[in-house]
Amino acid sequence: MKDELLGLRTKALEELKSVGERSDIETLRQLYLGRKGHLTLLLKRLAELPKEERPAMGRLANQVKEELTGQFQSVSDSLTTKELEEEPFLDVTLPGRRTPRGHLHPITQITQEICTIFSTLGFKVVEGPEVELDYYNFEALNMPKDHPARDIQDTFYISDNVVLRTHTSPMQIRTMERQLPPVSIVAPGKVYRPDSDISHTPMFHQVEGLLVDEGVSFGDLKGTLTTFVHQMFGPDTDLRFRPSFFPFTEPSAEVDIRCVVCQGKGCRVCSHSGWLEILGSGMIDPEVFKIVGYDPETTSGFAFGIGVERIAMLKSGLNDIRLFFENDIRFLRQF
Ligand code: 2U9
Repeated sequence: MKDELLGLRTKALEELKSVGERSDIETLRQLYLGRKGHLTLLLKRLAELPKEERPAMGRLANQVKEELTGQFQSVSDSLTTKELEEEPFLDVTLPGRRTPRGHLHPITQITQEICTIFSTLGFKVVEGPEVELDYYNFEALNMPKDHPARDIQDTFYISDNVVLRTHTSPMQIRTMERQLPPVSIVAPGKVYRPDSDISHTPMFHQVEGLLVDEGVSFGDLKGTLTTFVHQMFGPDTDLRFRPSFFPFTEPSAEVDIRCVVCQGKGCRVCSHSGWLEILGSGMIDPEVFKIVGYDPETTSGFAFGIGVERIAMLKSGLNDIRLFFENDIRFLRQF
């Protein structure tokens, strides 16, 4: 048995030398030291020896078992070291990659800037649905179904009575329906019109405003919008109120600022007029007051509408509105 034991030891150590893979070590370990391995089976046969031979043979068998176990472990360890050395070098002390930090979309930035200016003047910000009833988008704004003014605003119809809002004015109607004067609100948000060219996209953004109380005058409109223009474009900005027409305001006026490109000398941007239109406004038509149940004899007010993309383009010198919605990161990064 002694020879058998020593022969087994020599063979196992010999075979262990030529091992290259971790899986080979495991197979070899099972072959010699596993439950049905050579050495295990040999140990079981110790009981067959004469009693006086058993202690010496038992000691030898344990020595061989310990030696083989140790050798298997050491070959396995050196394989681990080799594997680690072959792995690509990972320096865990290096700082991590920075996560790029985004920012608000330029249109959101300008929308917030406009709302902040009016908030400091006491206007409350209200928001509402983009899918609107025809009633709130048109009828309540003095534009019944056959009214010619509806042609001015091409419309996406969802059904006969439901539209994608063409302006945020429905929020002014909804607010007046809910509360009595005084009312001073601004309504920012997306609006939709089926237009598409260098200065129109089928979806764009507006901030509309409304102030209603007793004794509100055209002078209040002029003062409020002059303050807005000076805060938005700088205190020295020249502006003018030019007569206009809207079905929901009477009288109506558009506001122009002196061309920011040519300072009024005349250029392509201002169509050689020296002026740039930036918003529309007017005194609320008494018909609108009647529709929401306000008394037009005692109540007056003004409203205005601002196209956010137009303001953003003028402030940044862009000539193509579509750039705002292409989401080209190189473009957006500039804001
Ligand atoms: C109510 C009464 C009156 C809102 C107004 C304008 C004039 C206007 C345009 C600006 C650029 C639309 O985005 S744009 O193309 N808007 O010119 N908007 S007065 O008047 C209202 C609104 C609600 C109840």
